[in-house]
Amino acid sequence: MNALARYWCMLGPMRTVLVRDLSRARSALNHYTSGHFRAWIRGSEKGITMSSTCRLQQAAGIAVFVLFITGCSGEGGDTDTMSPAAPEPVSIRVDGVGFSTPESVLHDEAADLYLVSNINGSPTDKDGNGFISRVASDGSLEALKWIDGEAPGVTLHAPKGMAIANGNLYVADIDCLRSFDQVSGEPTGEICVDGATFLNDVAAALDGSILFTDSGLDPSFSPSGTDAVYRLDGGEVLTVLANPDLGAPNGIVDTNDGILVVTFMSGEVFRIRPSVAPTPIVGPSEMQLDGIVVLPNDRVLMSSWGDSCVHELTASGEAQCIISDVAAPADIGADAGRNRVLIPLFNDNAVLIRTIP
Ligand SMILES: [Ca+2]
Ligand SMILES: [Ca+2]
Repeated sequence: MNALARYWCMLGPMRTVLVRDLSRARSALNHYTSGHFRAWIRGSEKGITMSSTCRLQQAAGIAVFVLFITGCSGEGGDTDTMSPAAPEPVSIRVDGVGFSTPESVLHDEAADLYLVSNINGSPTDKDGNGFISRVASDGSLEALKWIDGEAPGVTLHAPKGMAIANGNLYVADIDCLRSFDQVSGEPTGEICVDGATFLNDVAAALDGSILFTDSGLDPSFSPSGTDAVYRLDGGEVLTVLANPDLGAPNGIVDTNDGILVVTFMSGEVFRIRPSVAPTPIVGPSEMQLDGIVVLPNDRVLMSSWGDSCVHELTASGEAQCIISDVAAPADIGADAGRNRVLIPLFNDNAVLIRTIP
């Protein structure tokens, strides 16, 4: 490092100011030199004589000065280049609007609205009063009962996980998967699973089919033994996995590398690939996992009742709490375009909209 460079480093915080001023000086010099050379050329055209040595000395001097300033500002970085401002982080709590045991939030990207499923009562009661709300991205309520289990012709008891596919909103409802028109909310069908006790999450699979889980819990939250992962394909329900030892499968999501499932009772994460036994990724643990989402950048988030956190599942299989102090965070959703996680606060009748750290 030469003496000039050492001196430059020692300037420390003053460099930013100096570089900015040097950049202005360079602009002014560029302006000056172009004008100077134009005048010089004009002078030559007019027959004004100047020795060639003098002209070379002038040109060399200007070149050295320009190079010095260019090098200086180069070392200091593009301090004049402003990076675009990052969006302001948001933390919006939608509270006191009439939610009743919200279990799941889903971003309807086409409508750009957040859908909230409300159990309204016990998770296993066929009481006919469940409903789906619509919330705008600023947290304002568009409709509390956009789909209402008490409306004529609508059946909805204890809605939990949701997914949108093929123009339909699919909703898990105790032992049936119900579908509604994505735009109008009108019922479009239902398919029930014999013996199912606690259908929980629903996910749109990459192949166009619908995946859903049965947590295998009875009204007292004791194991019923019906733990399973199902696939609805072409109007037919196929069993992907069924085993009473699955630990209450809850959140489910499809990825390019298999299906990811999180479990509530055993606090596990496992992957399902075709024709392969489920691969454990996390747990067993005390995390009591509920929802799982995969973002377009492949980040995986999951919600834990056990430690009241939204976790990021790292590529190495570690669960890292990235949002803490969220009690009973149920089936989270994501608004990927706004880099937000949507957290239903099951016990607080509220929804939290948070920028993902
Ligand atoms: Ca209900
Ligand atoms: Ca759930």
